[in-house]
Amino acid sequence: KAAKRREDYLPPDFTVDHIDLKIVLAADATSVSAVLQVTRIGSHERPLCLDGEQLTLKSVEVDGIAWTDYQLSETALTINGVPDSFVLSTVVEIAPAHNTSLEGLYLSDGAFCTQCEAEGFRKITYFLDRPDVLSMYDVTITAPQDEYPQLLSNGNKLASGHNDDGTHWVKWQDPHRKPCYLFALVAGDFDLLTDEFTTQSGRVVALELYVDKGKLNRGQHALDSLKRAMRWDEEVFGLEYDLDVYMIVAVDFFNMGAMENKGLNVFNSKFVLADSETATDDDYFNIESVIAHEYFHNWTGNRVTCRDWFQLSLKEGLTVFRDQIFSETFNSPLATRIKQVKVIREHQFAEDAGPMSHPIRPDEVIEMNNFYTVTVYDKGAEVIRMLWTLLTPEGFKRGMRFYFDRHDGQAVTCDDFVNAMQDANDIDLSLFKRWYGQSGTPRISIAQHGDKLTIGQHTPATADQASKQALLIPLQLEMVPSNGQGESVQLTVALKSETQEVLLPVSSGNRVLSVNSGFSAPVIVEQQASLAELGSILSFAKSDFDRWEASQALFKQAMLANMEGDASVINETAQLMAQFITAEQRNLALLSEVLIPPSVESLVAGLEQVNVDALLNSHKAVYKRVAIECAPMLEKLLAALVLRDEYAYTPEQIVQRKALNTLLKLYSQCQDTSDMLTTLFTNADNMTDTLTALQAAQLGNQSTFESLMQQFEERWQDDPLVLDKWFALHATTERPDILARLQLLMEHKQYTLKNPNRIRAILGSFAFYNTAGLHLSDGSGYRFFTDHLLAIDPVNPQVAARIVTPLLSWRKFDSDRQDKIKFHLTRILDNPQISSDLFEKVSKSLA
Ligand code: HT7
Ligand code: ZN
Repeated sequence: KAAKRREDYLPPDFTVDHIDLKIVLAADATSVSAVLQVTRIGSHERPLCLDGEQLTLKSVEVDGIAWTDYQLSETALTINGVPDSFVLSTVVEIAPAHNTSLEGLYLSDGAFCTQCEAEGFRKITYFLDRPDVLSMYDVTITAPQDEYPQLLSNGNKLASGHNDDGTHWVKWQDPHRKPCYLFALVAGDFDLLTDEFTTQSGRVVALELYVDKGKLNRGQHALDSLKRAMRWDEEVFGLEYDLDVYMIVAVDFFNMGAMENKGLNVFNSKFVLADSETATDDDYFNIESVIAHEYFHNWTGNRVTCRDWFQLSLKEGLTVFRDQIFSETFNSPLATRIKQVKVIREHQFAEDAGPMSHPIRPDEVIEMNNFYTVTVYDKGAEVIRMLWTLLTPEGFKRGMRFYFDRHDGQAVTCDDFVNAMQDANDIDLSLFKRWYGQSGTPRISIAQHGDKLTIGQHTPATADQASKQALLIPLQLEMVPSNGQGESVQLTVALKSETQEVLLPVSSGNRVLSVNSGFSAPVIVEQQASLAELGSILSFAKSDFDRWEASQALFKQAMLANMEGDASVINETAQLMAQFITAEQRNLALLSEVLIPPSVESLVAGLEQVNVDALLNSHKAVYKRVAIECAPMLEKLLAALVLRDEYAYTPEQIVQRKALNTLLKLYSQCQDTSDMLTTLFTNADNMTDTLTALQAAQLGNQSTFESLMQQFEERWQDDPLVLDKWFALHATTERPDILARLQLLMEHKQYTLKNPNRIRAILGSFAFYNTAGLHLSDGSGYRFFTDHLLAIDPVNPQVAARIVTPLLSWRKFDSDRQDKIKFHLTRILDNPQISSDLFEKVSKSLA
């Protein structure tokens, strides 16, 4: 597949005003008849070139006349000699049962479902498969009644009926124009949970949640989350739902989290199903956030969509930001922001420093599926957050209203979005637009001379771009009183050039600067604060987020210093942590964040050169040393935490369970906690506490871990979604025989290469979160992992290309490991059957 460039965008030669689809479902041979109302755009003589892949063409007609003047290739149907306006009718046959890629029309556990974003509609019928072609849809689905009693598509149900051969049919009509990536079809036999929502203008919307038979009691949280999201979007942005029905279907086989198809969301069941027995507090949080995300797309993505796929962040960055501020409202703002920032530090900074570096609006793409990235999504959301800061929430909301007034029903660009924000607020955002076109993580330097700061910004070259420009960066600072006496002072500086001088608003005497307070911009602050300064921020900053930041910096400094044989930093850090836990013993929310050290993987992401073995040892040593210093306080706090009321998903209980998790893991570093863990595991009335027991044992007590894991498997062996937690725990355990263990897991009766959740739970967790195992010094981890990648690629290239990521940044490891990783990456590239997904990533990494 050749690379496509953003700058080569051309409007389509034709558009499709209306499409009438008739789909007769059968696992091996589904018939798709499409009647397209086509109009030429502009005056040209070019033929109509439609995208299509893995389709068997049966017939072509133009205005009702059989047409033979066309060419057919593996990826296109080109129809010559067509008039300016005409009706094109095609019939194709497809084989959903053989579609393992999980895009287009496929079977998930016996149910038919579709995934069309980004370019999956072309696997259903010949069409202009690009987001700037917006059409009205009529869809008639026919299937055997007993096997597939529910036949769903976008919009409103118009009619239905029965045929004499045991099949039935349903006709759907979507009153909104849409690009084909938002088309969806589901056919199956589900349990249905229903509810209603009355919009602010008084329209009643039917809510329907379709889940696997017998899972109805796990759907309530998703439905409640949907209603919260619908109300919140009305209250905060004035955005109301625009159809009579909102359907969500949970399927087990899905490549990503969920998909926002108009009026018919399809979800990975992991982001729908929850009850206290089977789901953790984190699962509850994630479900609420993904449900909200897909719902918010109805305006940011569906009503106003992307002109081309280079503009993906237009909808994804904006919608992630919207789901983030929604989550911050209904959950602990501190814990929520920390989760977001961890994703940026651990994954996005690494992506930007590696071979796949790209701006949030990429310039060049081989395989679009490779660009559903943490850069486009999460850095994209940080860019929107900076606009929110610069314009203030009121100005931002004014901009949103203006954006919808101007662009409702259109396919637009990221520039159109920023222009709307600009025009609604009478502000010049031309400098800000550089965030969309420039990759890389800016470095901020601070030099202080009395009350004057000289702030510098500099973005190092990235794999995709050699030269960089200064950006508009809203940098928040907190001037923290170093001894806790007096008030903190907060200020925001809008950086616009490579260096900028700032006069502090109050005297800097006896104050410590907390820079990039609240993570106001996705940058790296180069200034190394001293341990004493970090101690002051940890103790006295007004922003709890900054206090957490200080704890992470302390841990990191101790771990790096310990690698260099400097033990003094460890001791001082341990003492600061012990003082902190004593002073803040009632502040469980903060304690439970501060006492989690940065993960080995996040440290690897932040380093240019990594000595894996030394880093792993140092990480353990610091964690243990802090545990020893804090042990008496941990003991006291834990005694109070293990006794709790019956499970409830309430803010108070969530904090308590989180604190129990953090403190117990830490305490297990220096004490034999086997009895405590076994009791907790045995008495737990919820999955959060069960996992706490397992995680603490995993880190500190091998035999307890093995015994509890065995009990867990016996209990949950028939529930793959729950068992994924068990797979992931095994896959992330540091042990010399980890590869043999992984092999056993992949022989488990619940493991299948065809289900992405299983692959992610075992191989994904191993590659991303078992640094010790992947980087075993003899290279066996690389060999094992690569062998499996090569087996997954032909089945599901999207998933293979996602989990290959940790190998791509091979340049940061020692030369022996570099050689070994390169050898295996070359093995992937030498495979003549390699997918375009893997090819793009691996070839860039080796370039
Ligand atoms: N917009 C959706 C993206 C998506 C996707 C992309 C590629 C392959 C499969 C996919 N499933 C869903 C999800 C979202 O961001 O809301
Ligand atoms: Zn999205």
